[in-house]
Amino acid sequence: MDKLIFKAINDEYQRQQNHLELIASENFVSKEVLKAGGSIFTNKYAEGYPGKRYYGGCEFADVVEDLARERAKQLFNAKFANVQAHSGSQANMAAIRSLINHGEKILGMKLDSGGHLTHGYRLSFSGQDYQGVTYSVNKKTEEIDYEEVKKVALKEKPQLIIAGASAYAKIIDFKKFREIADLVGAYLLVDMAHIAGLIAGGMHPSPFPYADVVTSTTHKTLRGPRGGLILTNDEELAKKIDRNVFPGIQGGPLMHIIAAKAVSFYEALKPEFKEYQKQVVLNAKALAKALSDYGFRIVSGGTDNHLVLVDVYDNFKITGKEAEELLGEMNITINKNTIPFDQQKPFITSGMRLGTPAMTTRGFKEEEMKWVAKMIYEALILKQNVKQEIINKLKAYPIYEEVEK
Ligand code: DSN
Repeated sequence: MDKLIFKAINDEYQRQQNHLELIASENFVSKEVLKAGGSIFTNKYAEGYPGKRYYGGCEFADVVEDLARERAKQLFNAKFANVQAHSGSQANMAAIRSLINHGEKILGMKLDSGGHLTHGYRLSFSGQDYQGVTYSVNKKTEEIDYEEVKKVALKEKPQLIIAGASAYAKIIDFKKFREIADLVGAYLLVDMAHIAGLIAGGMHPSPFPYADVVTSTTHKTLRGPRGGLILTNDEELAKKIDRNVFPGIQGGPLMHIIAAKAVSFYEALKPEFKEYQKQVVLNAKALAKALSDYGFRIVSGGTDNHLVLVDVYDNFKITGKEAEELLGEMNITINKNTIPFDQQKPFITSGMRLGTPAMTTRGFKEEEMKWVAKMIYEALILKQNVKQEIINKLKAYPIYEEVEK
């Protein structure tokens, strides 16, 4: 037995059980998702697509991938789905390659406004193979200023506009993005990775029918395994996307992960998933309010979704890096994050990004979120040791009962 690795897995299990998980892009999958993700489909090569594989013995792989595609389409009301992208970045790469030519221009949200590396940032393929230009949020409201997006679009004339974010707490108006894209003759790609679960659960407006292509990860609010997803309603684009994923970017699909995606879509189609997403948003609002009552400045004045971006520097002169480290020592897991127009370097930052998807899965409601805010305040500002209180509290919220470790 590989003692070192299985010890690390067990240590990670203890860490997940004993920490307040507030990273906005993380979640706890069900035992069925975990089981499918660790299943014998990891043994199978299945290059190609259902019915058109380059290997024998793919009949059950076809069952799995067909179910995953059908469920994804049903969940997001789309005509075509590709479930093979290994990650959100690869989903974005395949989508961008299907929409525009090498060297053309992408307009995406600026990183410190909440955007993502794959939306045209110079250190990512999206800013190296394409020209990346950006829009910012409004300095005062810290929300997307659609007039500003329009202005930049008219000046830059991009071939592709990307809507979607990694650290943005407000509703995104996809219809307005469509209007701007139409004005300059650009395609619209919506990267819904952070909010896919909210969309599936009816807590955020859908990017369809406005987007040409929609990409996502499956492991954030959607609560599936780590992986990517691409959707479209356009048959020609769907063909291009499939070709760009395989053989364009990837080889054999991860059939065990596709099985786990299918299970998570099955779960997301159930009525309980809507209740879960509703609670995710209620919890984020409760967390934002409680933190604000303790004197923290909440970026954009609050939240409409699963995340809360906090300016820790404003009132307390603590950097995001310090906050991440101090809270980490107290078993509170968060990530430092730039805030709009941040004066600190990206590795330091003025902000912390908090999210409620994971703790909501563990059963936290508004009352518990108030307690979370209290723990953050006591640990960060009063410098109290709250670690044992957190470990004790979390005993009543097991991540997995009787899980194999
Ligand atoms: N790393 C993801 C997140 O945490 O939001 C984005 O890729």
